[in-house]
Amino acid sequence: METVKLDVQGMTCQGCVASVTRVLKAVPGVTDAAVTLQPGAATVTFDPARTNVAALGTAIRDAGYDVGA
Ligand SMILES: [Cu+2]
Repeated sequence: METVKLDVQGMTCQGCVASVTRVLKAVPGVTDAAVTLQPGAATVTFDPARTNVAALGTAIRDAGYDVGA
């Protein structure tokens, strides 16, 4: 397993946090996702054989948020 911390921009309330958590956990290979509003961040644990950081970023963007470096 690999853990990465992503900078997530555009979340304004706990509903956003719940949305980002849900889309991340829906990515095949993700085993855990902990999202915080302040600061906007997502700590994601995933199986590197099944997914990658780029796919996590795509899932977040598809949900309407932005991912920083
Ligand atoms: Cu919100």
